[in-house]
Amino acid sequence: MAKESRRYRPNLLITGTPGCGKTTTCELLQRRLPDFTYYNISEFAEKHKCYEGYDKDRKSHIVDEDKLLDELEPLLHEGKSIIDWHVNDVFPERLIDLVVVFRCDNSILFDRLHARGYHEAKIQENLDAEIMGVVLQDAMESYEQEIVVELQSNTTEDMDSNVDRIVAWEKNWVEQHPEGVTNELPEYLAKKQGKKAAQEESESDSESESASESESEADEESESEDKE
Ligand code: DAT
Repeated sequence: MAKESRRYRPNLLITGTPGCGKTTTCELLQRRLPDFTYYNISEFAEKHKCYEGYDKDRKSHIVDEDKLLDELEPLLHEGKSIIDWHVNDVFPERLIDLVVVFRCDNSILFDRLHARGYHEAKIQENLDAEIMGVVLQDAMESYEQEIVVELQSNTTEDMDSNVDRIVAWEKNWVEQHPEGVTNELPEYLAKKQGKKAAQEESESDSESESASESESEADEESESEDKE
């Protein structure tokens, strides 16, 4: 029987609306966790050509998430990863141990995105996403709530204390998992994913039922129109 693959150090997913401080914080974090590998997913996708097109409006490539995961997943089996991306719901739950969502006040975020040279629509899109907490919501829906941590990143003091907290969390994780954790699908996640898939299926069934109901209503209407 093949030996089960395990990791003995955690994988950290650092996420948040663009401009919230992911990359800057990750650089500081990596100095404190020097044996960790830092994956900036935008750069990783470019290096490994994980693109499936180009969005002219956003002036950015569209990442092929399947290809991205094919490339990244074996690397995550080692643990010791810092993953930096504003999208968080694509990484398999069984491979992620902590999800940090950085938040930022809107006036500060505006200044940062403006300084980056983003055009007005792109700034507004990101500000709206930050106000609505889109990244946090995605994280909460995609991972167990206990591993999702929301941290403010407005000031350099915030950044320093965020790095301290993540380093302390990592140390704690190692102490609490002397046997490591599996890279394979644990039973509780298999059950959870099974339930979620069944729920999605029944939702899409009822959507298509109501769509066909309204179709038949429309048919009836057009029939009665025909009669008139
Ligand atoms: P992201 O990787 O989330 O897009 P970033 O790390 O590139 O964001 O940060 C954008 C800019 O904002 C950059 O000039 C550094 C600055 N910044 C980020 N977080 C900060 C914080 N907590 N305090 C002060 N400046 C910060």
